[in-house]
Amino acid sequence: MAEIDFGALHVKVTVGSDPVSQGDWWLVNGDRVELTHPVQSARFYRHGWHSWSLAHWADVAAPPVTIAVPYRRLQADDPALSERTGHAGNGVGAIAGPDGHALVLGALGFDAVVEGTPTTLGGTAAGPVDWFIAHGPAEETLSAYAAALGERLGNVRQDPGGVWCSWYSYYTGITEAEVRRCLEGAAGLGFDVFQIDDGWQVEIGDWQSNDDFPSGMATVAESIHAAGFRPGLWIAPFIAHERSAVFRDQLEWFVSRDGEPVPAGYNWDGPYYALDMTHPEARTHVAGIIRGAVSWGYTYLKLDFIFAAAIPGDRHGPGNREEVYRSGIELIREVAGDDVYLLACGSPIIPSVGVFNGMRVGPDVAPFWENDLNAAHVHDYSYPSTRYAISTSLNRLWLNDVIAVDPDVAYFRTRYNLMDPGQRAMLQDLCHVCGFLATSDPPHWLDPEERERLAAWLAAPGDVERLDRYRFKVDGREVDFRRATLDAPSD
Ligand code: 9PG
Repeated sequence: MAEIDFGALHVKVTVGSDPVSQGDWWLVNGDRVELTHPVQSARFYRHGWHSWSLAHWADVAAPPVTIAVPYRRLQADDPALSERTGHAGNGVGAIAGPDGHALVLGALGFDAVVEGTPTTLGGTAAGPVDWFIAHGPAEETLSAYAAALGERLGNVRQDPGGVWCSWYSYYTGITEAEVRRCLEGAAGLGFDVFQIDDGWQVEIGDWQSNDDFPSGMATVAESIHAAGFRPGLWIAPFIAHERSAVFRDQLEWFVSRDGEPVPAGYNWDGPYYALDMTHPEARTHVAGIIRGAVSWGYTYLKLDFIFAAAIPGDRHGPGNREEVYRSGIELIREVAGDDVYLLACGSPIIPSVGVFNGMRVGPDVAPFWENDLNAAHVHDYSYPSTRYAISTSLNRLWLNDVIAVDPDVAYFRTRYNLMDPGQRAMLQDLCHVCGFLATSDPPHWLDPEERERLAAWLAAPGDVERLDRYRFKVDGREVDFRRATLDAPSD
C-alpha cells in the first residue's frame, strides 16, 4: 500500500500499482485502483457517459440521483451506470471538500468507471489502464486531467465560428424551401456555418435526401456555399431505425443479443439499432455514408446518437465497448479527412477526445426552462431543458482545452418561446462562456431588436473570466448560473 502526500491531503492507494509522480499529477496502472480519502462533507463529481447524461456534483453521503425506473430510457446514459446503486460516473470522478479542492481520479484509457463513497474513490476498467490522480482546485485539476487525456488521445480542438442549426425551430419539419428562406435571412448576421439537422433524410439509416429536398443535398450545399456559409449536415451514422432499408436488408450488421438485434434506444416512433463497428461490411457502409456527405460538399458534420456504437451487446469481432466506438470514429475521421469539422453529439465523452473538433457536452436545450413533471417525478436530466443543458455543460467546461465544448443553441426569438428574458440571457451567456455560438432561430422569426441582439452576440466573442464554479464575468457583467445547477444543495 502506498501513500500520496498532496500536502493538504494524504491519500492511500490501497489497490493499484505504486504511484509514479508526473510532476503535478500521479500515475497508477491497473484494471482496478482504489484510493482512501479523508475528505469530510464531500461532494462526488458524477460524470455521465455521453453528451446528454448528467454531470454534476452530488452529496456522496446521500443516495445518488437516479431516473425513476419506469421512465428509464436506454439513451439517457450507459445502462451499466444506470443500474448502479452507488455514486458512479464514466471515465473520471472526483471528491471535493467544502474548500472547493478536489481529488481527481481519471482513466487515461477507455471502458472505465469511477465510484465514490464517503471514504474512497475507486476506478475499474475492462483491462489495465493508466490512471491520472491529482489534488487541487476542482476545475483546474479536472482541466489537468483533460490535458493528460489530450496527450494520450490527441487534440484537434477547433472553434467552428457562429453556427445556424435547423433543429430547435423546424425539428424534423425542415425543408429545402425553409432552408432557402433562412439562408436569405441569415445574410449579414455573422454566421460561419449553416447546418441542416434531422429531417432531410429518407429514414434514420437511409441517408439519401427525401422529397422535402427535391434538388438533392449536393445542390443545397452549393446554395449554402454560394450564400457565404460553410455547409453543415446532421447524420446519425451508427444507427438505423427499424423502418430503414438497411436494417431490413442487413440484420447481421447490427449489435445483437442471443442472435436478435438489440435496440440502442427509442425515438422517431420506434426502436433504432446500432451498427456493429467490428463488422467489416458495416464499417464499409459507415465509411460510405461519410464519404457521400463530404462529396456533396458538407464540411461540417454533426454526428449524432453515436453512443450507439458502444452499447452493451454481442458483436462480430472482439473489443471492449468504448474501444469499438473509438475504432468507428477513427474510421470516420480517416474518411472525412482533417479539414472536415466533426462535431460529436450523443457521444461518449472520454473516447471522443482527439478525433472530434467539438462535442455537445449537455442535453438538448428547449424553448422552456424545465419540465416540472420530470423534475418532480422522473429525474431524467438528459431530457431537453434549458436548465439541464446549462447545468451539465458547465460541469464539462474542463474539457475546453482539448475539444470545443458545445452547450447547444441560444434563443433570441420570443416567438414559440416560454422562457423569460433572464433565462434566455443566461443561455446566451453560457454560449459565450463555452466559446461556442449557435442558434436555431429562423431569421424571419426575429423582430428588428432581436435580430440586432443576435448579430451583436455573434460579433463579440465575449470577454470571459471565471469567478468560481458557477459565477463568471462576461464582458464585465457578473453572470451567476447557480439558479440552473443540479448539484446537491450545499449546507
Ligand atoms: C435530432 C436531434 C438534434 C439534437 C440532438 C438529438 O433521448 N432522446 O430520445 C433524444 C432524442 C433526440 C435528441 C436527444 C435525445 O436530440 O441532441 O440536437 O440533432 O437529436 O433528432
